[in-house]
Amino acid sequence: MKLRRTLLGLLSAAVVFGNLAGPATAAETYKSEYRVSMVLGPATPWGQAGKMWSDMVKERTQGRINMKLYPGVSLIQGDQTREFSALRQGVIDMAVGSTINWSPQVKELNLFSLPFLMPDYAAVDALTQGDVGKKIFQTLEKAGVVPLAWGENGYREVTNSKRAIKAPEDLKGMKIRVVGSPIFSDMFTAMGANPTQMSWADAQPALASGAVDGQENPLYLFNVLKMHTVGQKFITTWGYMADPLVFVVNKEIWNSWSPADQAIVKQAAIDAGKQEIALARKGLVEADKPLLKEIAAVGVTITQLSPAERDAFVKVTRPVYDKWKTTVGVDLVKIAERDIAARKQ
Ligand code: X2X
Repeated sequence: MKLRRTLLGLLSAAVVFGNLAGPATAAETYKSEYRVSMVLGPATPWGQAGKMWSDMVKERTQGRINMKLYPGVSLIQGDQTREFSALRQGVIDMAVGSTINWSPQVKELNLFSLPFLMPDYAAVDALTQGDVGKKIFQTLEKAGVVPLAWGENGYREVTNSKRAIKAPEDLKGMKIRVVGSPIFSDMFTAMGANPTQMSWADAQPALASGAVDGQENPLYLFNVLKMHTVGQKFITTWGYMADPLVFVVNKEIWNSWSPADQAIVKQAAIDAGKQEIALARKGLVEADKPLLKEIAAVGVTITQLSPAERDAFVKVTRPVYDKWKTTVGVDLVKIAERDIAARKQ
């Protein structure tokens, strides 16, 4: 009887103080909600990256870590190039962010934006899954955040309302919306276009009103937003760059979690990243590229460049590559070029 009472007492203590097997300090130090920043929402692979990560973490931590998604970079009023600073400062707890948007603060991230560096998905993987990926993660750690896994936004193809682009001359004078990262302005200027930097929040009305002639983004986004309905009738699949995504946590938040929970959050990011990369490539890696067929079927002209046509774009943007190589770091670019040359196709 006495023993039974003691056991009951222990049990009720466990109920009061939470699961004794779990992190004892959880109740005191964990926030009720963690704010996760992303540019795009649930209709896109990027948005799904956040959702899958959050769902897995919630389930695997039995609700100890509760992530709330903020698409549209709404925690920083849509100003996506401020996301990295906000993460570091703790305005944002966690993020799935694009290397492009963080590159103004972390210059090494411009590596992925070097024009025509990565000719195919195997090249992207050779970088993110190899030495370059490790080095970039070390750089991000030094910059004050905890990077956990890679995802993908994807190859950025140029679209416009004026004409088919087959040669750099076709871009002459065209007003193209570019992201707020200076290397993009340099590239479009080198190709003879008239680039205007704006956030994604501002880009959508600018496209709809015809204030800009074109833009560049992965093709899934063309579909999600039905860009042909706002006059975007021409696409050129030049594959000049692809932006990886990074799953990341603010350092103080990370340090406030038990090692077991840190491991769960990291593994969930890796799992979500893998699934999200497959989503981002869907329709583009199958032999007949169904995504291109789907877009062509709504009356959009899709121009696929011949190797010689592509070379003309490579040539005209080469000075930009050379200029930015120094900013990124000559050694890092060399490793990237080496690993791409050695990639398994
Ligand atoms: O702003 C863009 O073009 C977007 C949504 O692709 C990024 O955030 C890099």
